[in-house]
Amino acid sequence: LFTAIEMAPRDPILGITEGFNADQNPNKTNLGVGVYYDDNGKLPLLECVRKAEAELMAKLSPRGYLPIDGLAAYDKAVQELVFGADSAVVKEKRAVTVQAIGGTGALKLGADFLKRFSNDNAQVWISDPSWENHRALFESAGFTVNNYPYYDAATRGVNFVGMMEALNNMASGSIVVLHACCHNPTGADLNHDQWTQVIEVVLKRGLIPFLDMAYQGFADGITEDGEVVRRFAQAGGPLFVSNSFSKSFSLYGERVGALSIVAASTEEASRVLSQLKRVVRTNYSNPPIHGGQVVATVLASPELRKLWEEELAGMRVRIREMRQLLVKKLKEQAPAQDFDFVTKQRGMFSYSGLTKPQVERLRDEFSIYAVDTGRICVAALNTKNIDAVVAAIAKVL
Ligand code: PLP
Ligand code: TYF
Repeated sequence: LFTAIEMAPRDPILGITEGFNADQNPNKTNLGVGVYYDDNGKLPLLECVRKAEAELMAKLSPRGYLPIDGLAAYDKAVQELVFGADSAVVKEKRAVTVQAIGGTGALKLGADFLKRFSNDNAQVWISDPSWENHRALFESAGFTVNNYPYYDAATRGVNFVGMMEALNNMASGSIVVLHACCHNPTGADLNHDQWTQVIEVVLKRGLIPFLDMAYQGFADGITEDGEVVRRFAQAGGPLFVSNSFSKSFSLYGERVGALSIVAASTEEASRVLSQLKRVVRTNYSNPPIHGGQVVATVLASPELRKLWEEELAGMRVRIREMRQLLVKKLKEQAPAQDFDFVTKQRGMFSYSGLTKPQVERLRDEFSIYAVDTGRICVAALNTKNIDAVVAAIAKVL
């Protein structure tokens, strides 16, 4: 059985962390994986999480199975966060939300559901480039996955003309994966007017939008970053939304996310939910309790929710400061090159423009780890490591 099995390729991003962990240099820096670290280079445990966990510990409860679709209080809180408590799709019970094993699990549930119920020949479209797991997840669900033009290296922005042309030529029923905010890996987002045009063409051509929101709160704020989801929901038509609390609650290892689907009526929504539960059941039966309880506790308590918003704002502001500091210091040390674009990118990442050979030199000569494509995680920079990173970048440029 196993003799003919070939080695699978390493995950291009998680594989970097394996290399980083094996590096003996005490001054090593990991700018590869998308994880937020504080100014001391530590993974934060948010105060709102600590308090919610203290509350949960004080009234320790037995651990029965959760319902297939997860903790009801969690699903409700997530739905209100994602669509707005007073949105028509929530009030009319046209949106269904199931707890998922992180954002990745949400994407896989959506992919399996779509494979079962979309047109036999429907294909999936992801941005060029995208989070590489998008391709792998939809392919493993049985889809053919294509790229639509997205990043324009010349302008370091979005090739919007190319993207619209692709959307205008997709077959009706095609599934389009869109990053709701903080595009991974480029940091280049669509603006309000561009989203208006995307929503229009998605409706006009009968495409199925799948919004992936893994970084809500990391661009402009929780409400601001969720606007795209609410605009799609208002526009009508089927809608898939995967969201993750890995980054926004710093709860990576608890695997908390959700999949929401918007249908045309309450009755349609209940049929959708029944089939979605079947997808959950045949994958892992029902989700784990703890992470969902923590998030539900925070979102349901006005005091903890306020604290969460403040802590999330703290992460957002610190990343922005690191962008500015990076640009300022690069201006001093590498004046020949313009890095102003870094402050315009949003979220955790910067497509820095570093080439693969430059990334390799950063790793081999300075123990600074980035993704081969030049993506760096700005959220891993801090006031202690930035000088060494800038000096190394200036040397490899
Ligand atoms: N989608 C995007 C765009 C991401 O960057 C990530 C990052 O991890 C995910 C989904 C997956 O989220 P999770 O880590 O919660 O599975
Ligand atoms: O893009 C990132 O770095 C994060 C973390 O297979 C991640 O989204 C990376 C790769 C992967 C799972 C999570």
